Amino acid sequence: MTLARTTDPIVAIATASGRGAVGIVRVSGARLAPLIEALCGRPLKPREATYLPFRDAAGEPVDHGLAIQFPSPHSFTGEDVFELQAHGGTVVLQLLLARCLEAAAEPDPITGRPRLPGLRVAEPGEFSQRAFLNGKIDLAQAEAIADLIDASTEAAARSAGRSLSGAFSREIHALRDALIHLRMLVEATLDFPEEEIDFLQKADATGQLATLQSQLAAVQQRAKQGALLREGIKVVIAGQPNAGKSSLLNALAGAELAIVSAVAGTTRDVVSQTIQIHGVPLHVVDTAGLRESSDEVEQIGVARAWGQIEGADAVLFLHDLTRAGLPDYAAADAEILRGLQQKLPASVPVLDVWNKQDAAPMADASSAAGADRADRGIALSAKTGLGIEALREQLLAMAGWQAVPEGVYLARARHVQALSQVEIHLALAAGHLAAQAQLLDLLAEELRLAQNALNEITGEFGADDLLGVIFSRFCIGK
Ligand SMILES: Nc1nc2c(ncn2[C@@H]2O[C@H](COP(=O)(O)OP(=O)(O)OP(=O)(O)O)[C@@H](O)[C@H]2O)c(=O)[nH]1
Ligand SMILES: [Mg+2]
Repeated sequence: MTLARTTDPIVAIATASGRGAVGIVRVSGARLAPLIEALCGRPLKPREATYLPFRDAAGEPVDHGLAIQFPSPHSFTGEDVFELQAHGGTVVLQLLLARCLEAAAEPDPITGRPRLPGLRVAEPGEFSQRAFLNGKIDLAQAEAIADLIDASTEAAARSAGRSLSGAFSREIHALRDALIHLRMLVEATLDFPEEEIDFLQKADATGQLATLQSQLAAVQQRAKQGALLREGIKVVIAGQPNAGKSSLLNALAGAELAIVSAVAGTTRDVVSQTIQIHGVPLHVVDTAGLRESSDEVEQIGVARAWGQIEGADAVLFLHDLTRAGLPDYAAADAEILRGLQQKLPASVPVLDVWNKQDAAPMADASSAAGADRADRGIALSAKTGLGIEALREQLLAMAGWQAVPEGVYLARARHVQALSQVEIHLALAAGHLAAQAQLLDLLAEELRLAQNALNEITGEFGADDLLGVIFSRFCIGK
């Protein structure tokens, strides 16, 4: 979808498909009066719900319901909006949609011209896109609409609501205003070079920049948490055959998803399940046990396991406590560890998980080796559930989740990336400012780039294709 500023009138069924008590057909455009007249048989008062029959071409009722008109600019899209709240059946709503299109093309009895020329079915997200283009909401808010609709947990819905109401945008604007103030100062200094150092010092440019950086850090932290709520992280369970990986997935999910058996090499395919811990979605992946195998199918399973590991945000390296003391077992684990270190960047945490604690020899727990293991990770039993709760808490910490007292906004990875860009440019700016006189041009440029990155979040500056991508992911009628 392109972001050309089209003003064609658009229509869509705004409610979900399927049966429901009420369904809504929504029209947005300009000069809707002739269409309203055709469907309702009378003009409507602004923002007042009127119960009446919706008429077909012969004047017979298609359905009875509420009609509401929201004149521009006081509507969701900023254009004239006309809404029909009908009975929520698929056929009824399709009939009403078709009737709107038909009535729009019919000649108006007075002018003889089509009642609403060019009325067409809306693209996904087109109503929100118009709201954005008409300045009713900014880009971060438009994204929050889609996120609110898609939210799968209460925490995600709450934080999307917070973003939609503009809490996130307000913080971005506050940062931007502080940045603009500093930029004006620097740009003015560029024009009067002889006074430069004095001027910037008097205005405490360094202090202003430092304040800006600490404000940014606070917003970044909350946005990161929000992105985590929206997107979650991928946790891969890896380890030797029979360590209990599938049992652990089942224990975390609370359901028998993956086949568990005493046969080493049971799991071949990747099995994954999204679980929620305090509202944070974790995509947990069970994989085939890692070992050399002559079985062709098992080899494919092992290759897939490594593929999953490479894409992990965190790895649970599972060990079997009942065999941990055996030399062969320890050697095989060391081999896997080398593989993990090779394939994973240092930023991906690997947690050692010692399974089958219920069946582990008592001596082991108190031995030196046992104490060493306790330092490196967590002991549990996938079978009895002992220690699973502690693992869940540990997983949240690994995901980087921290409850933020003021609440988070449901940010997207795109926002977090933009904020990191701002951080980088501000750090470079601080360097140039510390080096003073000669680098003022560079300082000004970094501040400009920082502002561009901020503006990308709210959409005040951004490539058209980026906007197209964002809106095309919306559902129709939004
Ligand atoms: N005692 C005890 N046995 C367990 C525990 N967890 C798993 N087992 C047993 O260990 C065996 C292997 O379990 P799985 O979950 O299939 O192990 P896996 O790591 O998925 O094995 P592969 O898919 O072959 O790689 C089964 O017999 C399980 O019942 C545990 O906490 N305690
Ligand atoms: Mg398995």
